[in-house]
Amino acid sequence: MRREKQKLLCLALLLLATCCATADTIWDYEAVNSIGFGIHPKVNADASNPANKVTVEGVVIGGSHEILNPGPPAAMGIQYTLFIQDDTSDRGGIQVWAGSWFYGDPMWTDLRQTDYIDVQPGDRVRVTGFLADAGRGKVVINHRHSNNPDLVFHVEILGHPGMPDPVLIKSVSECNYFDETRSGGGELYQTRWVMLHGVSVGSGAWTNNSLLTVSDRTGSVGLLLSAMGDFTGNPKPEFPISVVGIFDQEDTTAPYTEGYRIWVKKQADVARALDFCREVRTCALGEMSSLKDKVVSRVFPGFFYVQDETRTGGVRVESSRAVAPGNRVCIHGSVCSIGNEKALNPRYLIVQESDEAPKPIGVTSRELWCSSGLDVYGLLVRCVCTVKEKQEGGVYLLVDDAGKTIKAQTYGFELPSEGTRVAINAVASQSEGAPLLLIASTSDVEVIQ
Ligand SMILES: [Ca+2]
Repeated sequence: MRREKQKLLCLALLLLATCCATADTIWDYEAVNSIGFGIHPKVNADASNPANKVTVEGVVIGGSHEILNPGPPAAMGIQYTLFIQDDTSDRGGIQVWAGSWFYGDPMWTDLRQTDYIDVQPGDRVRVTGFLADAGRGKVVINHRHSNNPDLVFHVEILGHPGMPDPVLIKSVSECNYFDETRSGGGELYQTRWVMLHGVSVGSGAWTNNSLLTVSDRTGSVGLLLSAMGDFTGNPKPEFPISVVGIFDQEDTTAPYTEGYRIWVKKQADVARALDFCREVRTCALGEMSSLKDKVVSRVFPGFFYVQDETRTGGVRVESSRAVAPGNRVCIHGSVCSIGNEKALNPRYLIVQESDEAPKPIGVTSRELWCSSGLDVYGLLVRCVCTVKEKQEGGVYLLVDDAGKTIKAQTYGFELPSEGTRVAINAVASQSEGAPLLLIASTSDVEVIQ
């Protein structure tokens, strides 16, 4: 009996040891010293020893054709690179890189089929190879600038979870400095998918492969427009922008503590940064626009509304993402129209911490019909009405407090019977010149006795 117990104990300890012997992560491999040089033991380790290879996994935020031209054929300037974000934690990312001119055309053409394979953004990959820090501010996986087949790194696609949401960098001053501990600054964000909102573009040409700066009142940081992008021919933004891209560093002289930049892949990743929800109405259809820190008011099938914290205005967002009233969101997307209403179709959506659900603004017929000069469209309102008539498709006619007929739209539930007086929480919209109340659920309908 005692022997059995000992056996079980040994087995348990063995299992525990197996579980806890976690491999180093991308974040571990990216550790730096005080001059920003990689300090992990595998960095620049002897490449004649295969045991010095590492294996990393993550989601690709910069695909094989988005940043550099990978060919084939091989030639000067033909390079293969991926940016991979650790998708098991909120930190860490690594670039992989190979230059075709070290190999020549036949070998490069082969390698592009076997190891340096085509990869789409949003693919999940596993990469096995040697770590290097060539003194540019980053630890990468590369082939040590050699044509030795033993030094080729291998890329394998594991799946396609899709692109992650970017992380919002709240101001430039959070990302444009070096901190060896990586608790803040550029090293924290390096090779992560990020958004900066409300920054102005500095001097320089708005063309592919152009390095500019963006700044807000807290500082400036680099902005690199991808050589494989579609920037050339578009006007340089003369207004504050939201930008989504890969946080990167390139500093070729010691100490490697500068040269932070956001590497932007596509023109659509640059949007007009708006302050207020209502400004969406003044944007052209199709224009990329962005709102930061807006509050979800109500959620409907296939869309939701957000409003300014100050309840100045609100706007419809076309998305089926799981959000709840009170969530704070950042939206970077194109302006579209739903009927006569302008809405945002998100390209990027960041769902942040949740506050209490916003309180509705009490309104009367005057505000609903806009006769008081106050514009409540897009906002969560509360009003008292009488149910008049049920129509098709969840639409109801109601009589407002001034005796005027307005409409309400419900989503899979019934309003109380005709003649019932109700207080309704709803998002104020319009239909054919008349107020339309969008009611999200029965809990927003209170019968008044
Ligand atoms: Ca760095």
